[in-house]
Amino acid sequence: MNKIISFKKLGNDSIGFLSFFESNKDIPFEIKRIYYIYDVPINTKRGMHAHKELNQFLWCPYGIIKVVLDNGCEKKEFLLDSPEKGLLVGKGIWRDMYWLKENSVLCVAASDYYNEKDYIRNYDEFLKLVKEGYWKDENKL
Ligand code: T46
Repeated sequence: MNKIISFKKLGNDSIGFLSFFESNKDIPFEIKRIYYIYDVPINTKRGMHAHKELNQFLWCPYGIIKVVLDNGCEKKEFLLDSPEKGLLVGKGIWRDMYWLKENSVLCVAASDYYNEKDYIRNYDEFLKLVKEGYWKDENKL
């Protein structure tokens, strides 16, 4: 979890390219939900939460989006700047996303249906759960 995955890229310059990924093969979970975020003004910051159990896969088919992951002990930055890659984000990880280019689109494949109770939207509460060992060592970066 919490790493960049590169897609296969099929095609050529004259007809364009196709990339794909498959659940339980290229990404390590079953996909139950897909959503996407668009028409976001440049320099907007979104996210600012963690999930108790949800695993997700983020990719940016167009544009440039910076994602900062934080497991309560350390932070890592990832740049989604190509349709040929995506980022796995596991449970117990605080995430901030920054829109760095006009019209950038963020697509997300999630391991479960939407459930607001799975969100931790308060950073102090997140740190408390980290300290209590809520995720044991399952939220390594
Ligand atoms: C995440 C990052 C990468 C729904 O009703 N259904 C859904 O499937 C989702 C994803 C959201 N919502 C509602 C919840 C809020 O009322 O849509 C509203 C906006 O969601 P939020 O403010 O959480 O959006 P982001 O961009 O901060 O976070 C989203 C995901 O919610 C989150 O799981 O990891 O994208």
